Amino acid sequence: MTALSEQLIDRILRGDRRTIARAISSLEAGDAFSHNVRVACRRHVGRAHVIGVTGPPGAGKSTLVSSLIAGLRARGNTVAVLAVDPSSPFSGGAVLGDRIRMGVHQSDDGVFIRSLASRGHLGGLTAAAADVIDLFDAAGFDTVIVETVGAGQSEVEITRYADTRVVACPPGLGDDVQAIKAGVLEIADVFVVTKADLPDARRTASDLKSMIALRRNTQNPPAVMPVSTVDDKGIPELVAWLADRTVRGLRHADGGIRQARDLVERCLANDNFGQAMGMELLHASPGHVTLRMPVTRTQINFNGRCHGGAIFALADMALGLACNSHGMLATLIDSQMSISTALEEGEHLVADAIEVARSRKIGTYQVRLTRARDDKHVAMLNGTVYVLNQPVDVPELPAS
Ligand SMILES: Nc1nc2c(ncn2[C@@H]2O[C@H](COP(=O)(O)OP(=O)(O)OP(=O)(O)O)[C@@H](O)[C@H]2O)c(=O)[nH]1
Ligand SMILES: [Mg+2]
Repeated sequence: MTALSEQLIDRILRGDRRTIARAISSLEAGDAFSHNVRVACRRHVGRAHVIGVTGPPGAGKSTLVSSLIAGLRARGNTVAVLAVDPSSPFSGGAVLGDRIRMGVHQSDDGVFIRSLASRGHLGGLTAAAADVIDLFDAAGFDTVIVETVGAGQSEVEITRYADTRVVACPPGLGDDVQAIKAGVLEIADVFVVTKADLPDARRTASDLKSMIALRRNTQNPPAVMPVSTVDDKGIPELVAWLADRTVRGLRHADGGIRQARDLVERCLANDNFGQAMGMELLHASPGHVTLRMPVTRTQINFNGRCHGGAIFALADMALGLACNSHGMLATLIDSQMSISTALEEGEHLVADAIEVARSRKIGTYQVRLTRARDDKHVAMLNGTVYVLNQPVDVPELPAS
């Protein structure tokens, strides 16, 4: 590591705001400095309480976060907030709205608020968000709050980096409580019924309670707490409930999302073929990997299109990383690929590999390949892997 980056890292760990802001931009862009930031932060994480706040659009998440900041500050906690907006291709619109709404806290030194918007690349956002959470943790913030709109897989995955998951449910969902994605229901530690000053709030709270009661085998059933930011009702109770939680650093647990990502990162960095093809990691969690690859001149066939072998190569790599992400060596034994769209030089191809099923010995995976520019379907690969009784063994990444 150069003397300059060591100096910058030192400033981050001391909580210097300007350097933290610069490091976040670096993590977003994935530039050369970002690698050093990630490696350095990793040694200093696990102290902060990471709270994920998710819920449908307009549920009152940002307003709730603003009240939580006030409540936590009153207890002397420092708070960093990351607002993630996967739907917005620009750092404007709703994200800017969030900045303004939480604006009263911007002049407070114990509060740091940052928005992260997708740059149009699926999956990359989750990776950047995970890195920013670690950065805030390493920089010494007591509480890190992450706000995401609970719509798709990548948002749910972001909340897997949290120690405590808050799902905001606005009143009026009524019978549509079921409409809250099943994935979101599974992850909740507490359901906050927002806008509790509105008439339907009681009904929403009781619907949620009966839904929880119906679900069996729940050892730690999620709490249901109504709050209203209009008159601050329920906010002190929620802040006290959050402050009482002692969970920390869950995202680094064995078999967890962070471990899978570290492993996948190392596998890709140590893969000569993947490196030669310019493959880049956008997302990794247990059983799920997203890669991107540029279509270069050497991959173009006699017909001026991307060679089918190059498309297969990316699919195979993504599948290979997804099936090895659990830490046990697995190898492809059978696959079938269908291609529907030709690609030209200069395009980028994205491969999203997900685990469909896995037993002790056999795993089945599906890889969806799309053109990065417009998410157009390019190809689909279905594959079966054989799991060996042997751990994945790849060297650590050096700090450069
Ligand atoms: N009546 C009432 N309205 C509220 C309350 N909290 C938030 N709202 C209103 O609900 C609307 C949405 O609030 P936000 O905090 O922006 O919701 P959000 O979930 O962050 O929205 P997105 O980030 O766009 O998904 C705003 O008009 C708020 O003023 C509340 O406690 N009571
Ligand atoms: Mg918001």
